Amino acid sequence: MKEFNNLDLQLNRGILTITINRPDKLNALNLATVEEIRDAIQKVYDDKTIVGVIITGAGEKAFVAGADIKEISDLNEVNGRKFSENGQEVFALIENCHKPIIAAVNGYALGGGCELAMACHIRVATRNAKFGQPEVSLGIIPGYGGTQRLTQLIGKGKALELMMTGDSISADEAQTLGLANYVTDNSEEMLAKSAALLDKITSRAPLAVGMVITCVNAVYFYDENGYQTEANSFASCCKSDDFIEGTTAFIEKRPARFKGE
Ligand code: CO8
Repeated sequence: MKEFNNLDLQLNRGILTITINRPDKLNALNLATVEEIRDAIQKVYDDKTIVGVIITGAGEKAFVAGADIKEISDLNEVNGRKFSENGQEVFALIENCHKPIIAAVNGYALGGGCELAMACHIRVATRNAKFGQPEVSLGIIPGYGGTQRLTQLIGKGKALELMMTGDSISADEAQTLGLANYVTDNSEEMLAKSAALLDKITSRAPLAVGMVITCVNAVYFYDENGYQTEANSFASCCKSDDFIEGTTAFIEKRPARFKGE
């Protein structure tokens, strides 16, 4: 199997577990990691021996705490749009995969981490998990499909509230809202529940399961424009002073002072 620097891949009885492995940065997604996710998911499409996938994060604290803020802090309007479109493409590869993909959310799923979890077909969380889209605190918006998928999963009112406040919610609340399918007491139970779900799904007819995914995703195809609007809006945020202030404040570990320009 190909060597990955930021992912750990384990194949067991046809189930590929992809662990995002940057625990000292709470598994934040830098571009290299996003590209490795692309390669790993492409392998899922190509390799007949893989029947299902679990995506999780290394360590006890985080699934993924978002895009790597240090890396994105010097994005401008042009490469900001490219960054957003590139991530949207990788996450669409996950969403449209004909094999079941479960996000095993073992801690913070914030920003791009929540977006990654939402691109998966099912989410199984530990009770200490936290879901949220805190981008407005950094002067940006969700840029990896979050404005679209959060609205699809939990409805407009709650999605607007979460994305406008930047608040994060507990795993129990995420389950009540339909964002988490299951909440478990610890990582072991989370992985066992994810594996049990995959065992059941992969015992069904694979072509039919793949078509369920295609047809359910087709409900939202009319909305493809939303992703372009998101990428354009993300790019506009990248040229604002507030984006520089928001990301600098995070790096300097201080509250941000926004001016609305
Ligand atoms: N990016 C980079 N580094 C991070 C990130 C991140 N998203 N999150 C945590 N880290 C780093 C910290 O800087 C720290 O590193 P160091 O030890 O070198 O200082 C280390 O991980 C541990 O983090 P903390 O010390 O902050 O841990 P705490 O337990 O005190 O806090 C939190 C945990 C609450 C999760 C806190 O780390 C936090 O608020 N993180 C940022 C969360 C966030 O804002 N995420 C959204 C990022 S933006 C985004 O995802 C946009 C997606 C769309 C992008 C589209 C194109 C680019």
